[in-house]
Amino acid sequence: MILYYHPLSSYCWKVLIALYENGTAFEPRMLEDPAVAEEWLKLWPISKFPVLRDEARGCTVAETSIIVEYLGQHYPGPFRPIPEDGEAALEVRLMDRLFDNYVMTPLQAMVADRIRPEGVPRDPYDVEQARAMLRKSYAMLEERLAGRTWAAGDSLSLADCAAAPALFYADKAEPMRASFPVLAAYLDRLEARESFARVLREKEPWWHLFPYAGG
Ligand SMILES: N[C@@H](CCC(=O)N[C@@H](CS)C(=O)NCC(=O)O)C(=O)O
Repeated sequence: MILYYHPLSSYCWKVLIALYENGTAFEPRMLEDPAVAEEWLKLWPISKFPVLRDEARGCTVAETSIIVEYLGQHYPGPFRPIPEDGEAALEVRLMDRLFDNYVMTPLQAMVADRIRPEGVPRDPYDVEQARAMLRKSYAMLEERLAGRTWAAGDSLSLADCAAAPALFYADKAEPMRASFPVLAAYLDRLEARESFARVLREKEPWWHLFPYAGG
């Protein structure tokens, strides 16, 4: 399997965590290489990453929640992204959506505002809306995660793959640790997990490029 990715991309982290949890073999192809980027665009003209190409099964898989679920179906291991129980599966999928839509999306808006090309005006209103959404999400997640070890209960799942990059990055743009102790303790648990710790080590050479790296 080939993963088209970049080591600083939050959505790529989501998939890398699932791959590392199960020790799944794959070939990382970095999008910094123009030839790799060309291959990726042919596979997925919508031009979002990561994208997984499974040569053995002859298919291209996009959208991180689908990629993680695909890995669980076709390359299973001890880490099971979606529980068998239907109710538990719904909670996992809901938490996955909450982290993507209401943490990652406002965070991406804040980052996009800081890396606009020369001459494109910044939008403080947009950034303030994004910050407000992040604060709303933190407050809701603080309540929802109380008493849980992982995002959707006692077992690591797809929801934690989404949560780790979302909370890690969001905390840099709109710090939450001081006001949200449940979220802070949860992020500590995620960072201590080897799969995510590895992702965090691998980002180091690129970290200075993150526009909130210095706060
Ligand atoms: N819903 C997509 C989001 C993927 C996404 O936004 N990836 C970012 C990188 S973290 C990206 O492709 N950015 C490039 C762009 O938006 O042009 C998924 O879950 O795969």
